[in-house]
Amino acid sequence: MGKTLTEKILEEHLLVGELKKGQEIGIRIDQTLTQDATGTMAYLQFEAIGLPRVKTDLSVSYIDHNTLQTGFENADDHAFLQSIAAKYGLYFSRPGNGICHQVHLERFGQPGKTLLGSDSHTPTGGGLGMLAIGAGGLDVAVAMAGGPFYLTTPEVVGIKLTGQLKAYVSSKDIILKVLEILGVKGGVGRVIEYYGQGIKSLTVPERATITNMGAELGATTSVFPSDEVTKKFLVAQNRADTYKELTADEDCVYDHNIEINLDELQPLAAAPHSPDNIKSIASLEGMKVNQVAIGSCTNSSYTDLVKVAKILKGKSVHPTISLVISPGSKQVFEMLAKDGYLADLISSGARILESACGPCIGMGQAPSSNAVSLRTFNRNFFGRSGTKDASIYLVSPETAAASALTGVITNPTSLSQDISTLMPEHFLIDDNMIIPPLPDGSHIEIIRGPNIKPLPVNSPLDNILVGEVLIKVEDNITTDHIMPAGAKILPLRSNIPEIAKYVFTTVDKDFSQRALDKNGGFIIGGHNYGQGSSREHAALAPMYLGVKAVITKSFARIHKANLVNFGLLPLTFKNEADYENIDQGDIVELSNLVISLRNNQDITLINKSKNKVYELNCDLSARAIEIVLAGGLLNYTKGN
Ligand code: MIC
Ligand code: SF4
Repeated sequence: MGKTLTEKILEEHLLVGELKKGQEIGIRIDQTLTQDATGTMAYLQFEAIGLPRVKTDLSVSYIDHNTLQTGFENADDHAFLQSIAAKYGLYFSRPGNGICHQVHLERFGQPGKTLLGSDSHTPTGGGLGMLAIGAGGLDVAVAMAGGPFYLTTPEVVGIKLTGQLKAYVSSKDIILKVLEILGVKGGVGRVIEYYGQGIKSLTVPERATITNMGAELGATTSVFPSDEVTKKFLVAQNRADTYKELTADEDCVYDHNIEINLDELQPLAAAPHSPDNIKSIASLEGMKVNQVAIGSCTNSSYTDLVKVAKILKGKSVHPTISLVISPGSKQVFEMLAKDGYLADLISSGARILESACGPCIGMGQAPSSNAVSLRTFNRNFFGRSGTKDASIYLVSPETAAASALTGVITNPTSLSQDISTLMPEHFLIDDNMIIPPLPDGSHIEIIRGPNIKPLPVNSPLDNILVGEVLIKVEDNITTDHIMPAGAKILPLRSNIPEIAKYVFTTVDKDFSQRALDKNGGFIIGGHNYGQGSSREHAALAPMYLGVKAVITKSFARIHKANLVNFGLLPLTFKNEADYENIDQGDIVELSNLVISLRNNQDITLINKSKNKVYELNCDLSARAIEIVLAGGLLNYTKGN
């Protein structure tokens, strides 16, 4: 039987275990990336590991999230990260050079390689045929130290694309369709592999839009083959030497099969407040819009923005709309300027932002009260935009631009101008904002501003845990709920005591103080708890507040790994109905944990307030159990 592309890359990188679905394996990581919002922690952890230099083929530290610099904090983080890169042998992508995933695709990604990034949208690299996975900062720190990255051998979903996209229908609509089919937890434990005649007409940036937003499926990653299209892109980026053909065997068998006919696809949107709440643009047409935001790592490539410019050319943004555009990288920005498209955007009334994440992570451009905001981004979680009562719709650049002109949701297929845009034969190459590693960085002093606080560490897990249920939340709680971001909170990422004050503030503003007053306790959650970002602060800050265990119906992959890495016990209800019988304020107890966890025995939660007992599962590998018992990965590593 032939092999899938995923199997081929995994096999080539396998260090520990066997490729058997559901079993834990450890793989070699060729490349890593970090961004500033998760990077400070990742590098504090790398420092704690104590190596003089990174051991990967290539590691890049990007600055793209915290670029508002409303106080000293962001700039201090940047200085810290730059000195770390110089000392430990990393490339440093300076603020202004662009969004990590866009820049990595352009300048560093390589077919067949593994990439681990401390950002959930690292799978963007799958557009180039890489196995690119998002993880917590600590896992990335371990990978930089040359350690294996552990994951569960995934199932592989094969998505066959047939036909060809019609004008004004975009690759964003393909991934929105996949989200409609699979939902936000449909990808958990799976890699999504694309194949079929339909992929031939999709450029690398279009493929990357799809793999990028595969993060919203909860998938381990998504991947396209590396073919003539990939070659063309790499040649245009002056990186032909990194090309390697890579496809699945024709007779491979996928665990699940999906087929999408691109001829039939129509423009779609993800309606509030979930990326899988899919509606057709046709059904939303005419809805009044207040803000349009174009950019983010999903849709800010050169061709995306040229199409937008062609739609806006010679016209004016509707008087009731604020249109903001963030080009994905300096390369994109500069090319738009050189080719005249930037003038078309500016002339239409678009507000041009710097090449960074910006409004996608709530760093400015919060919409007005009750606003409808159309965004080409990947997440529309409740409150993420900075305005709780705003309604965020995720759409393609074509839909966004068409609607910016009319002031209402507009189906771009009603437009008549020709926006067909070819990928450039040659991109503009100027890496002057990427500082390469020094041959020897041992003399470099690390710059630590006052916002960079030491890393908190956990103590080993107690055999008996008793405490209060501090909060009970529903299904699909995101890490944006647990540890919100935005202009006020994001600058505190290097300061756990400070940022911990904001845990769960979007759902319960008293959570943090309550947790401290009660000396910690338990969190109860529904399905897919911790979906969304890779931010390990969603585990670290609750740990700092004394949370010992999180009990849910199911977990999202990265968050569960982060809980383990910081010594918090992730447990699930054996009988989901028990979720109904436990409430905030109940006093609960877990006992005999060490033996039960090590021997894979049932774990019983005693609800002392209700006089009930519930059976729980701990679905962790023997290695992960030892990590939790040690109080987290750093303690575990020191003890081994
Ligand atoms: C996001 O899109 O939510 C982020 C901000 O990029 C996060 C990382 C972070 O919280 O720093 C992610 O996707 O992992
Ligand atoms: Fe940045 Fe948004 Fe992409 Fe996250 S999803 S990396 S915040 S652009």
